[in-house]
Amino acid sequence: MDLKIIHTADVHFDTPFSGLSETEKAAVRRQDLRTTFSTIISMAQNADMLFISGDLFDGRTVSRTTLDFLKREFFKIKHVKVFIAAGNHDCFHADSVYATFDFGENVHVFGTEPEVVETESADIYGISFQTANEFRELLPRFQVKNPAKMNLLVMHGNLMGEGYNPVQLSDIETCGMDYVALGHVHAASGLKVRGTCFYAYPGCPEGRGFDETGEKGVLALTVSKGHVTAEFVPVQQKMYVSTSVDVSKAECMEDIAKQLNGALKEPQNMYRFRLTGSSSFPIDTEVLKSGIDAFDVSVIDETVPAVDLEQLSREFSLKGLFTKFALEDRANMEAEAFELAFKTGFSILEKEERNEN
Ligand SMILES: [Mn+2]
Repeated sequence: MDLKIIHTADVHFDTPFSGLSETEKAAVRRQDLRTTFSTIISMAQNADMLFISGDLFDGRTVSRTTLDFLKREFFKIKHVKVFIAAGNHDCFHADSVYATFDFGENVHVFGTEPEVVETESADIYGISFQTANEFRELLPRFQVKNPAKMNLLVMHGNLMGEGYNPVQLSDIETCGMDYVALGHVHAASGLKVRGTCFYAYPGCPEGRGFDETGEKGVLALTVSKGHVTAEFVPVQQKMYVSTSVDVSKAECMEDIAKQLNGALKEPQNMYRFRLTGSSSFPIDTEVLKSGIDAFDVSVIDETVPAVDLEQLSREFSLKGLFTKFALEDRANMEAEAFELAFKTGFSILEKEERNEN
């Protein structure tokens, strides 16, 4: 019989969202996380199990609102078994919510030693981090009891082979599990297989900053003995979108504003615009920001001054000399690195010139 499983991780409830420009927006994003989780719960309605592979909470302190919310959500799927393994952000210890709060009868939180929950269809193994810095190697501690059954493992861990619970590919290959449901890495890995063991990071279901751009989701798994298929299902409320816009052709601020609004496709998202190219007039990023109607916007000016570099390099001045040397180095540099280096140097010299005057 096939098992239907929803696999999520790194929800990070009660995350402060400090990267946003206003505190009210952070509150909206915390609510977004709840809405996203409700979406996951709706998906789990039609599944047999829900796996949560660590960092369900962002920190050790969890708000009452979040706990009550979770209890209600888990109750909605009381016919579905929920398995939670604590991660580095929400490690399991005597005072943690995992030890003190009752999440409901259908919810199992793994302890800090290898554990197995035997169900009719499969054996579900799991373990929680016991400290935020869990440097034990946890996977080699597991021994599959019944190789003929479906054996699944829920665990937070770092497949990069270093740091928190380092997970070795060679151990995945020999662990005897049919699927290892990982958490920790916030980018989705896609379904992987090593030997006969499938494994995956679903990534976080909702981005928390511009280092977590694009679609975020969960894995809808179909598991049978020795075989797993996975569908990545986006569930995010809002995406972080980072875009570069070349403003070399703009003649005034209004032109840039038009370009940015043209690049704005889904105003519910968080946008970061990087202005590139050259500009012959000063750019006020605050003015540009205020003219864009998106949930949150940041504008970063990476343009270089529109000057005739060849002509400037012949000028007898500090700026002229700087430009001359810069142009000599240009051939050996990446275009992006040259632009950044030139802009930085040039603007320092311009400031110096102003200070002297
Ligand atoms: Mn995490």
